[in-house]
Amino acid sequence: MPVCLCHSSLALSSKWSSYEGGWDSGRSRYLSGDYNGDGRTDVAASFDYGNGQTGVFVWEGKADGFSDATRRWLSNPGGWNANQTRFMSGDYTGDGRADIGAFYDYGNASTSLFVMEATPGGFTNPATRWSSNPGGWDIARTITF
Ligand SMILES: [Ca+2]
Ligand SMILES: [Ca+2]
Repeated sequence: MPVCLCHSSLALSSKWSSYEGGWDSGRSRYLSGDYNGDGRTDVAASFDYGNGQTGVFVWEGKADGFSDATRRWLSNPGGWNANQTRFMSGDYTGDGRADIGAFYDYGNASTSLFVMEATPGGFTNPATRWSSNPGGWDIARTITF
């Protein structure tokens, strides 16, 4: 039985809500960044569809909350396993739009760093920007900030 240890002065104020059954947070991981370059921080989420298929959604920050989530990227089935990925945000291209970086764990301490560039139409497919030699970088031993 859930117990709320809430105080009325700490009541949460929602800036976005899904409809019931509309969003599974257990399949998601979240990032922040200004993905549309308007100066206001947005929220992105990876979504694990299963079968190695991953999507990236963005809620654009607005003065009074967030836009509805829109999918900005989708891998093919088997194309990207979210559970082997550590995502991060930053403007890696220097154009004023935050991009998404992704360390991808191939196992055996073999890791690649990808960048998905933010564009007005969504994120580009991940492009490899760095790769370790086999045994060179064990992402499982790194600590998430
Ligand atoms: Ca923004
Ligand atoms: Ca950028």
